[in-house]
Amino acid sequence: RSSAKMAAPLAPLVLLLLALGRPALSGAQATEGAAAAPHRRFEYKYSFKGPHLVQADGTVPFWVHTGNAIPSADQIRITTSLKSQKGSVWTKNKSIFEYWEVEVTFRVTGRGRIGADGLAIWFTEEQGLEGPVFGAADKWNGVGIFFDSFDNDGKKNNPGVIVVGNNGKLLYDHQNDGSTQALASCQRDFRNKPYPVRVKITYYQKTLTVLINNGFTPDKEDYEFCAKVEDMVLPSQGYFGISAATGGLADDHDVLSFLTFQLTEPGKEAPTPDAEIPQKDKEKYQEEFEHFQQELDKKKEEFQREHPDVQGQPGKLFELFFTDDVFETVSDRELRQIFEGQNRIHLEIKQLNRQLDMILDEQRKYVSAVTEEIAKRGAVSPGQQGQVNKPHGDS
Ligand SMILES: [Ca+2]
Ligand SMILES: [Ca+2]
Repeated sequence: RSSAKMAAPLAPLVLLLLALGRPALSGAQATEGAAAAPHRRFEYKYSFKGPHLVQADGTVPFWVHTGNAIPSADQIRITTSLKSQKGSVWTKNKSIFEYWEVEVTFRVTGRGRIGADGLAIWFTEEQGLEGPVFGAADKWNGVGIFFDSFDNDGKKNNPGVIVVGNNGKLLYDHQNDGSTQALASCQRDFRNKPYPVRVKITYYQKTLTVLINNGFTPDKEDYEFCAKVEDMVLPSQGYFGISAATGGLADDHDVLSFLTFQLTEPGKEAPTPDAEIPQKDKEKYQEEFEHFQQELDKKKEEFQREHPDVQGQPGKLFELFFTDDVFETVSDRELRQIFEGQNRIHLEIKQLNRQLDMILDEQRKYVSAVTEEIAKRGAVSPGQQGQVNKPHGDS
């Protein structure tokens, strides 16, 4: 898809490359010249993405999750917006490729003008399953890209994005937001954006580049430059991970997708592709799929029983009901919930108004009845007028 989009402006370049017998390229490297353009291959074992992100047993294929992380069908909530939460998700296996690119889509949302603590994307020699650095382990060997919401050092430069490398010995300088250790950084507000924030991190020929789509547009390719680190040496094999933490203040940290691509220098042979999906996994997926299919059939039958009138073209109807396009996205759902909430409030106000009207009406009736009564009694026995009138004298 991305290469198709790039095709227009890059047509001559692509044609030239095709003439040289190289595949089309994409992303940031394209602009740096044909010589540096890598082969790019999607690595499903180091990736996750909705709408069927989680398996029936609550696990994410090829990933482990820890702490407060909650995977669901279309995202992984690394932390909920409660105090002192920590969570992380890590690839089960070490990558075996030297150069890579990851595209991560996430949302950081909270009610406060200020949130905490932030989210981190990792490539490290070991899984940092638990710890004090945005929910992951300190003294990592590799790199962390931190989306730091909270301004610990009070320099008014958060939310910000910083890149911190570590050789396994350094303790993260949390009090200074890592500023004493940052290899590169950029100031970006990634919280509470209308669209998910997208980040593209490329490690190629010892250069690490961070590009960001700040969530103001739905255009997936609308990246802006954030940071670059040259001559960066990372472990040749490592785990990809993403973690988050909250403090006294708290945001929801939701990751919608984590896509990993292997990059290979042109001319160098790409490593032999991984063998097909292992037989065991295949069977498991097949089972999942069949289970899903059965559930679907059951639902269809139920629906037909309850709605015999639409029996005419059930196929069409179910296509509509059960295709991915019709499932609402997280933001759609939030919008719908807001609308429903407003509707409810509106109805309740209406109801209250009606009740108020009724009470006022009752009161009017009561007052006139009393007045009438007083007038009557006054007429019948003038001697008692003073007594009867007394309690109602002021009304
Ligand atoms: Ca901070
Ligand atoms: Ca700061």
